[in-house]
Amino acid sequence: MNEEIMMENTLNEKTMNEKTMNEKTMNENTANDPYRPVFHFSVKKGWMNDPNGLIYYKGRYHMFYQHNPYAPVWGPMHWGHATSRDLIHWKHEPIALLPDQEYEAHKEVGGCFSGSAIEKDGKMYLIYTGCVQDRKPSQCQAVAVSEDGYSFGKYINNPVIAASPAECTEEFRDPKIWEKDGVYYCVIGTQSEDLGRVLLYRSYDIYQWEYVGIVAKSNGQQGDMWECPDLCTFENHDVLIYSPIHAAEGDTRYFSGKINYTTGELGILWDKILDYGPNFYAPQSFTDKTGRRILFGWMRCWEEHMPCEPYGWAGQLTLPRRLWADSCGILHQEPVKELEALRRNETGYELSGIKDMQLQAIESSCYELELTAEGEEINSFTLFLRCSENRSEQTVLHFDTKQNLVSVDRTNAGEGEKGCFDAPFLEEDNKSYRLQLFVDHNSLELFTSQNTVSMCFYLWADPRSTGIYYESDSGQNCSITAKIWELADKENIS
Ligand code: DQQ
Repeated sequence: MNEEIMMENTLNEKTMNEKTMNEKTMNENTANDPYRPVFHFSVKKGWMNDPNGLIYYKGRYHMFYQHNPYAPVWGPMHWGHATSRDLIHWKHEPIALLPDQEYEAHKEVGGCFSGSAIEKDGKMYLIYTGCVQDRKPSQCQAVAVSEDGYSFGKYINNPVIAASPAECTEEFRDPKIWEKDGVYYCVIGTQSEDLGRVLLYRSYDIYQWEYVGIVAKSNGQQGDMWECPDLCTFENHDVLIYSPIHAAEGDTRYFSGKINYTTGELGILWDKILDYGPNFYAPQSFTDKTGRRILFGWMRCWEEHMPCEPYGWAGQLTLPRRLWADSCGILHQEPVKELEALRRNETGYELSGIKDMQLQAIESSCYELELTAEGEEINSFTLFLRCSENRSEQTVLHFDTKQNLVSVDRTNAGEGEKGCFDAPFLEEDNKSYRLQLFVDHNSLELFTSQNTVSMCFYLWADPRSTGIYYESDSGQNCSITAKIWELADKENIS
């Protein structure tokens, strides 16, 4: 280990005892947990939020995440850790970063906040935000290094960026690092005069950073603080994804254009919403072993009471989505192909000319549903998901080709937050539409419009509410078909 790296993280005895205690109580509950997702990554116990440090390193995918190991609510932030060989099956690993330094150790509001990972000379470097609410400045950037991807030592001269530029507030966090032509860059979220902004920094060794300039800033409608910026570089476009606080529209948005590495400025072509659902936040992307850009979001859960809390946990990630920019610079995202390996028991439905029908095939609440429609008279159709026997509980998904709107209504979806959400959509091709849904024990993810529109939801339905119904006012001159696959349990890898 490099001399400049202070020490490996070790859990002290007190922490260990608290952990063991929590584990016992929580495991007892887990057996009857109706909400634990099957094919989404979820925290084993305690709380999780943002995905951090996504990287393919020494033959495995490593995913870190914001984690409070002590309770299923946000608290002192650690970096939880999991590894995978296929992005779908994850093995829980010991905690990677503990908030044990003066610039990050805080009982309530602080810890090792979000950040990212990169490989350099065979080592894995993490760059993250140290946060201590009553320290001045409260947020700074720090580095930790590992030679195996499992145990980390913190840089002895941390913080590597001690404070935000004078014109910004102390809200200064979530460095996302990348390398270009032998130079390291990172974007960091901040604010100035109540407007969110993202800054660009440059380094030659990951320890010493110089400020380059402002990548983008809010026009007043795009939020007062920008969290978790992510600069995705594609062949012809650079895309800045960010999670704004208090934006007029969209909890996660993106700008697409071309970055100027000398001034930092992103020449913006497009300003768009990344996901139209209420439970998508703080996504992070990385390049996988085959060169694909993969993105995971946090399924945001700030609800007063999360129905899974009594089972000792709260927090999960979205499905891994492959991300690409088309020739105009518009982002597309599709669930990764690896998910197809989970498909079991395919059932097909011919729905052309059908006004209403119960799709009976599966008793399970873990499935993928693909609906394709083609023709002049599609008009609209509705899918009722997670329905109880008497239909008093159901989630209503309405697809209206006259208004080009897809909506999801959770008014009667079960426990948890309610509300109706909609998104505009495009045809796939001339008068043809495709809708792809992933329903897990406690969630729904939807993709449509050549994968330019996605929506992500928690659904806290009764485990017995598994009915699926279809209704439509489409005419004769169209063809509508559906396929449903049960998605099998994931096993943990070792
Ligand atoms: N969550 C982290 C911050 C980030 C926020 C703290 C976004 O670093 O800005 O848990 O959810």
